[in-house]
Amino acid sequence: MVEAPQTDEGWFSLHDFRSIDWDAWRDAPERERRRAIEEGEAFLKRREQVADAEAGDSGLFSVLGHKADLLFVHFRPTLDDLSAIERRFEDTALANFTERTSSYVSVTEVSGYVSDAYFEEGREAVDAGLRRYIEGKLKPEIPDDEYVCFYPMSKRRGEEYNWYDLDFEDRADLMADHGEVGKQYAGKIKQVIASSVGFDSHEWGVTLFGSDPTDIKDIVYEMRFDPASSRYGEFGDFYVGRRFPPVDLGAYLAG
Ligand code: 76R
Repeated sequence: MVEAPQTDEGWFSLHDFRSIDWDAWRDAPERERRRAIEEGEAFLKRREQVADAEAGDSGLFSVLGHKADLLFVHFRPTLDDLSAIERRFEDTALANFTERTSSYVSVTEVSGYVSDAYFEEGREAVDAGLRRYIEGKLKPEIPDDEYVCFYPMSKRRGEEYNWYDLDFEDRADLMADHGEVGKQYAGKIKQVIASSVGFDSHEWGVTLFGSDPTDIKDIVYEMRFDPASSRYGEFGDFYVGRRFPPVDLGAYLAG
């Protein structure tokens, strides 16, 4: 029997894309706009302080281009936590001025490619550094880096190149080479890889954070030449945004 690589799952993640109804916003009375800003800010602050769950993290980003205006990224221990967040947002006066243009649901994942020992012999079998690395992947913090990039991707299941037909060793080699490319961006790019198998349109959601947008472009470009992506990567839409603190929501909406 074919065995899927072992995986460990961590926090669930919701990427919530919203566009602002600018006409409605401009036409709304000052009082209503103030309330929307206050309630939006309070909602976001509570989320960023993770006052709504045992653990997790949230961040707000302004998105460039026509695909959305705002992106809320939430990591929480359970899907129920994320579901509650969606409903809490709809309770705010800000929600009346937004429309959801897209969303993405996934769960952070570490797989057997990272460490065989971790899965075969348990977490005590690996050194503290690797344990910390794995923990960090499963319970990601949103860094203060200014820029975010999000895109969904899958591994190809084509006639010529089918990821899921490869032997584990071949996949592990490809992922190790992929990891080598990634390591060259240590300190510049932080990434969250979350599986969306069974949850959303692609197989993973990729969230990259960096303080220089050129590094984001460079890593995605360089990985295109690496066989793990050039042969096996299939991509959805790309989104790019800038992080901003909840207190700046009023300034953002004032334009
Ligand atoms: O052991 C190792 O060194 C490899 C660790 C590693 C794994 C297993 C790793 C490292 N990744 C892994 C898995 Mn990754 N990653 C992506 C993208 O745009 C593209 O072409 C690809 C999108 C980026 C930018 C990226 C970055 N990675 C995965 C998987 C799951 C595969 C599976 O389970 O079948 C996907 C879909 C994926 C995609 N990866 C790294 C990076 C970076 C920067 C690193 C090295 C730094 C680090 O480990 O934190």
